[in-house]
Amino acid sequence: MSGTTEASQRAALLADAVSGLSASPKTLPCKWLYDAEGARLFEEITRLPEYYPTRTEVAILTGQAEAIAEAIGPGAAVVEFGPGDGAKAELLLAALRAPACYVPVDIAPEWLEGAASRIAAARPGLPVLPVVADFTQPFALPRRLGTAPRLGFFPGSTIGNFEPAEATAFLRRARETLGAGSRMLLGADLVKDRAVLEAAYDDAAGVTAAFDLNLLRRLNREAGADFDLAGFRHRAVWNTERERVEMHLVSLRPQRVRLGGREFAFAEGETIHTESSHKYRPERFPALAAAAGWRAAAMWTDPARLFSVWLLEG
Ligand code: AVI
Repeated sequence: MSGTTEASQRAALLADAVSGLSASPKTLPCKWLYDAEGARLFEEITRLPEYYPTRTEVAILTGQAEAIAEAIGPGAAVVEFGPGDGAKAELLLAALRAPACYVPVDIAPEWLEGAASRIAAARPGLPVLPVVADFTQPFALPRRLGTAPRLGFFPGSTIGNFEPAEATAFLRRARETLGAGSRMLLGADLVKDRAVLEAAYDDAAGVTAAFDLNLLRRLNREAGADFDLAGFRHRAVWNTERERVEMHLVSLRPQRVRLGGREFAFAEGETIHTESSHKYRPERFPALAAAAGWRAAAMWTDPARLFSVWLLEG
């Protein structure tokens, strides 16, 4: 990352931390969980026995590849929002008939490199056209897409990390970006037993706890805070009313933390809400999509109905 980008990132982190810790209840935006160590820990989470979403979605994309490819048809220009390591795009592109190109989109150029080179190696000859953009905002697609039918790809139930209004806004903007007549293939985690959900976000090996607490380490390093990591513990709780798993960092004692020239007081048991992961009901998801101008055309799920993959038409 260039010096200026790094400085502006740090300024944004500090501003978000000051406003989030001044709020009641205290909160921090989940996007800051992903520094290099956070990204590494998230990769580890995806392989945990308790964390079913990744392996279930992969099983749907591979097991039902034929039906998915049939519904999408030939020649699609695949535009992936936040491609990670590109592993799911590799599966999708292998299933699709004669995809036209692959367009990974991410705000951080260094995050695009892995996905772009993975797909270039796996599918020689397929044009790979990375776009550096904040995909929660409108952005321009490469002209080279021409008239190829556009397919947005947003796997992983990352949509669940948006508040409901943000999820609708994201879907609406994605439709504007992709254009009329486009489609979108999207992963959405489903509502299920509380115990399964809470274990998925508070695993026995403590990897999710380390992922959550790493946010405090990041604030100490990048925002000059003085959090004592031993003074907090990770908690995952299913919020029945809002149908979301919440991650919180719980203060184990009364304490004061300095950040940005200010002091923030924590009571014993007070929490910082660090992430929400919304879960969906198959019967309600089409209405959410419709509010953003999409029609739910098909849905694929696994035998235990843990996870869903949706094809939306715009
Ligand atoms: C990236 N996102 C979809 C993950 C989720 O399941 O909400 C982030 C995560 N947080 C804890 N474990 C995984």
